[in-house]
Amino acid sequence: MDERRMVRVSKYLARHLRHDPQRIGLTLDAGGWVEVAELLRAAAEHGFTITPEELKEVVAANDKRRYAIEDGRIRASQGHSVPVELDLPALEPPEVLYHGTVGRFVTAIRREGLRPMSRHHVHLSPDRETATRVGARRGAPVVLVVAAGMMHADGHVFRRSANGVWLADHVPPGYLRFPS
Ligand code: HQG
Repeated sequence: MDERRMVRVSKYLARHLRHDPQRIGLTLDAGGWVEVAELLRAAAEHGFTITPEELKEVVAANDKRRYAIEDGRIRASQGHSVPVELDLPALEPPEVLYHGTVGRFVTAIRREGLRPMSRHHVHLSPDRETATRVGARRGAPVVLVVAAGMMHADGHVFRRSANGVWLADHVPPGYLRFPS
């Protein structure tokens, strides 16, 4: 499969496994899972045919491991806007994590800290490079340093999604370091 097709299939999966399953008549279970066969059938019925081989390839080759397949079912590993309970265990984070954003959000972030916005959690990256890429999706990236160890010591809960993204409910501004 070429890169363009791969991206199209991956975006189609993100749309329907994270945000809008109803658009193609899918219902996710409480954990966000749906039968692979049902997904492929619903997609084909709505004019976007994905072969089982393509699906496997996208799930396996996806550099960000956005999707997980288990027992014939598939779900997005994170990033949902529909309500799902991922049942990720709380975990002790590394001392620092990073968050990539852009300059136009910085004033609000200084005031309110990091909020989940349209997602269920604030997404934090394990390294500066990843955070830089995340920020660059929107413009010139600005990387914030998150005092995750201190937050954890203060009782904030951290989880890590299947693809290594760290999740928190909120990061108060006092735990953020902004570039000068
Ligand atoms: C910003 C991609 C104003 C926040 C990536 C971000 C990631 C605030 C935007 C994953 C704010 C939300 C997540 C506040 C946060 N005021 N703006 N108080 N608090 N923001 O897309 O972190 O492709 O929901 O800085 O690789 O950019 O989906 O979050 O700019 O892992 O797999 O509000 O999405 O992965 O944007 O990205 P998003 P994100 P996928």
